[in-house]
Amino acid sequence: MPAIDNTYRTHYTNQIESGLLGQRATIAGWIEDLRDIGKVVFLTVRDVRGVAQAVVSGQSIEIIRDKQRQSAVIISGLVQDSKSKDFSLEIKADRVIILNDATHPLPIDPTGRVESALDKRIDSRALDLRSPKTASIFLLRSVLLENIRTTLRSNGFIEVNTPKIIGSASEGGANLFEFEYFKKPAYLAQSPQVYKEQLILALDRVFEIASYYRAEKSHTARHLSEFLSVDIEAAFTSMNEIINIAEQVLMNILSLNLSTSEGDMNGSKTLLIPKPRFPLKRLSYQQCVEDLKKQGENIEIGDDLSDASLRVLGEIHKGFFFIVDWPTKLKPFYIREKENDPRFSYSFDLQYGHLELISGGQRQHDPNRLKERLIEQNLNPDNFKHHLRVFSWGMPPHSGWGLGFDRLIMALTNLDNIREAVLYPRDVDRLTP
Ligand code: AMO
Repeated sequence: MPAIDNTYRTHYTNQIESGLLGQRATIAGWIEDLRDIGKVVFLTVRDVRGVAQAVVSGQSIEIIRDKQRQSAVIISGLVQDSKSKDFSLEIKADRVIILNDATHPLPIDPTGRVESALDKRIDSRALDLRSPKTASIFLLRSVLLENIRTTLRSNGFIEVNTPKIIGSASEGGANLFEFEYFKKPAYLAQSPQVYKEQLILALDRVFEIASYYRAEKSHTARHLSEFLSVDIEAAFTSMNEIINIAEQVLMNILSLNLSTSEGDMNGSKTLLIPKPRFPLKRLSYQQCVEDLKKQGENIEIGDDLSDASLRVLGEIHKGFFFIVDWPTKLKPFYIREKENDPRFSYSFDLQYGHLELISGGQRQHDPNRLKERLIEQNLNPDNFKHHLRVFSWGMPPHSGWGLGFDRLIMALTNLDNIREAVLYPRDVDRLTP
């Protein structure tokens, strides 16, 4: 292999622009296509930002001629006008270095010309990401996470990191992963719920962006065993105030001009859906039940909204909408019931059609009532003793929510399966790669 100087690349492929005409450029990436017409080889090279053409002639032809597509290359030369219909400029290569061959047959075709099933793509995710369409989902994730952090920071929230190895169930429920921790039983956190509530006692407003774990046995297109959640909790706030913050997070995301940011990577068009009208609809749970009854659904006040019911509601109320004031018994122990009608609670979900994106509400801050609620939900208050004691140190009223980030990406990019939106998804059947 020829010696490589310090510079692997001087430009990304999308930087090969008319200003560089007649100048030298070095690009680095993977061979996408190779057309050998005898004395000249036309080569397209893809990197994370796009694709560029190179023309190889003379001695370098022998280096490139029999190389396989997707091999890693460095191409240097002068930038010149191109006669090709796809490129206005090209690099007249005088230096070609093959850094590493791609061994064929490859498990999938990252150009997408030969389509592969999602499972096969995930099996070869690192290669799948060479497809601009796939890569753009993950660039979008990065851009949105940064934007969410900015929105929350500008609203006075402090980013925190709470443990993912915990000694007792944080929310109750059965879908916990248990494992042995120095001869004691331990669990993977299903949410930061108890920690975020405790932290507002001093930090006032906190948020956390982290992965959580649920032993989801169902095979749905929207559940994973490991998912990324954006959680917030704020002291001295009511449910409506934190709903407003959720709207602000969404509004800022939907206002992003991705076509001028890296979000428009590789020429793929803006992935976001049309901007909804704000404020979003806030439908009461009871109104939803009425709507469903009118559609002939067999449902009564107090029943949970099944996936089928949510699909019907999603047809009536397209796009984003909130469902507020759920029956107390359908919500976790930490949700506060209404003073004037304790059958209902200060709770809400944000829906995108049938897909639940956010769940949250105002919390029960009275320690005695909180203990009663644990018992009502068949949870053992002893398992929550470290949590309950915090409530006797001057716990203020507080509210918060958890946003399923992978589901948000699904909604914004019109994906049918959450696994498309996650690099290395974990579910009942998948623990690798
Ligand atoms: P909840 O359990 O509703 O609420 O979770 C919050 C949001 O996280 C997403 N989500 C999931 N995404 C993918 N796979 C899963 N298995 C999965 N489970 C949940 C959903 C959901 O709306 N502690 C509360 C939040 C709060 O009240 O602050 C909680 O965890 O988008």
